[in-house]
Amino acid sequence: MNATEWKEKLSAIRDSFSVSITNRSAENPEALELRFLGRKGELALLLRDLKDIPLEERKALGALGNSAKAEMEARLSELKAAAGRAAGPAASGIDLTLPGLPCPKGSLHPLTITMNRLAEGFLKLGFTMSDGPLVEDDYHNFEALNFPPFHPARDMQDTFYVDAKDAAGKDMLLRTHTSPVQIRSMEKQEPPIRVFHTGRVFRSEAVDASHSFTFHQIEGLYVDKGVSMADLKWTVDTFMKDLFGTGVKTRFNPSYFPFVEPGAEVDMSCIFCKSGAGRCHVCKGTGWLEMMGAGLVHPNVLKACRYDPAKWSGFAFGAGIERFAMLLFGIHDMRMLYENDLRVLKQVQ
Ligand code: FA5
Repeated sequence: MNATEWKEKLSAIRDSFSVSITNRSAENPEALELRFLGRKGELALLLRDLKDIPLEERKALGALGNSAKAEMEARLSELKAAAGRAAGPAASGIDLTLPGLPCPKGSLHPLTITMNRLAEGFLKLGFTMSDGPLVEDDYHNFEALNFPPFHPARDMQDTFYVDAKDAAGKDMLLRTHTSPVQIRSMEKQEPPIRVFHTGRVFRSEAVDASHSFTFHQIEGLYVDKGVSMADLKWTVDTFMKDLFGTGVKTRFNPSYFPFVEPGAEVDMSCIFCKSGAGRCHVCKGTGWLEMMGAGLVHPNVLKACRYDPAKWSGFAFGAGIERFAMLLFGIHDMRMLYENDLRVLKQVQ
């Protein structure tokens, strides 16, 4: 093929492309692309023929061929864009009517839900939230709470020790209850004080349906002038009624905690059998559920925090959050709260 024939052939291909793309005959843009620009397309084959043409003419013809190719590519891409616009997303294989991929919704853990509910109750009663560390020193966990060293009351709360010393050279420990937050709050603030705290605590205990080595407690503290057991009883009773309904009753039994005097265990009437008659497996037929420890803040505790016991008095209470969660959600085994079994967690929203 000589140069003139090559040019004529190029012109014929351009015309043919132009007619095809204008009429859009039966061909879609992809087919046109393949026919003219594909590896074995009409233009590609013509460009390959350039090798037979003398060098001095080949350069100019090559430029002509490349500009024809660029022009065809531009028109094809316009055509593809127009076809896509006309046919909508379906043309690109996207079906917008299909349901989306499922995105499972998470929810708060039952213990978090319970802590939030308890917190709401105390915020309503005018308490503010307080905080304290999980790794405590002996002073805040025991001594300032009137547990002298070697006192047998320490046996009630065996714990885990950390490989670090506190300021007095004693081993740091994982706090056994939330009561150290009483001390930390009083150290930070002058009376009157009305605070609560929820958080994790630890004890060296065997695990069973109602005990764990790590669990959660809520602590409340109110110190002011003339605070009495009557204030404690009203506060606890109001809080319980707010959480479990106005039908519940509370009662106080004498009990011992080194940091309160007098001390009490607070029971709530059983929300399941409501009477104690029959064989309720929750209250074991007694009609009462043990809910928390409480009492008036011991003068030694006030003194440790530089509050004058002659001027100030207060009450404190502490309860296990797992117990509340189990009652609120009808969970019979505490271990279910830690196993993260979705069959359990999905029932609690
Ligand atoms: C205390 O921890 C006191 N600090 C409570 C207190 C605060 C009394 C303020 C007076 C004034 P006790 O050891 O009884 O008390 O624990 C309180 C609650 O924590 C228990 O009623 C129980 O619900 C929960 N609890 C105790 N041990 C465990 C355990 N191993 N696993 C799960 N819950 C527990």
